Amino acid sequence: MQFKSILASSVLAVAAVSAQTTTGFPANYLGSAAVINDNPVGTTYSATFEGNVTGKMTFTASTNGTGVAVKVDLLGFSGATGPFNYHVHDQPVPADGNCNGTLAHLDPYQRGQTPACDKTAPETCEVGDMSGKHNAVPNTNGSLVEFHDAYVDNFISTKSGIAAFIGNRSIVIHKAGGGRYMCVNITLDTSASNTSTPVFQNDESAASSFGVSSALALGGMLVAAVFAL
Ligand SMILES: [Cu+2]
Repeated sequence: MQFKSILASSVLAVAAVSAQTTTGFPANYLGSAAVINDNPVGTTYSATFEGNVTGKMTFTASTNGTGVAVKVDLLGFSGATGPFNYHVHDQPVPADGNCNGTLAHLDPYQRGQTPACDKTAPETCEVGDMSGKHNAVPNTNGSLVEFHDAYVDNFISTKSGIAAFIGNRSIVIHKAGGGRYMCVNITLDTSASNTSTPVFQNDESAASSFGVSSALALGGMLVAAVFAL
């Protein structure tokens, strides 16, 4: 008798939790995003910014294949009003550069933008809602912003052929209010130095960072030369 009542209350508790996670979402919401645990180790995708914003975002599979390490190094945003949200959008940037051509956020579970993403439950956010799950670029009233961030996201993927794959899609940065500020493609990064921090002109560490990467590049060329012999 007592056992039955405990069982019944457990079932009710489970039902309450599952109802709570879907309340307020669209009727066709498919539920929490899957953690991707077979990202191809050693693969990096990147998005390079050259315009109102310069810099790079890199997306590298974690060493155990679970999750993708994201590194964000951006400089710019002068004269624009933030905070600046950014997302993985479904389509690449079209040839004419019109950011509207990237269509909507990457959202394979059809959860939509309402309710807003809850950082404490990132599995319930749109897969492509990077600033919602992590951090937006802050507003600094139109002055130059240098923004650096690094995090692991378990729901995007560098594995080609699955819905969570970010390759051959795009990153769109939005101004306050949602207008599309900049968009760039996410492509396979084959450069050997894709783990180094991009160097900005106003960065005091520029000289030493450049020195190290130059030395590494020179070392690489020497090694290549030896192998060529
Ligand atoms: Cu967006």
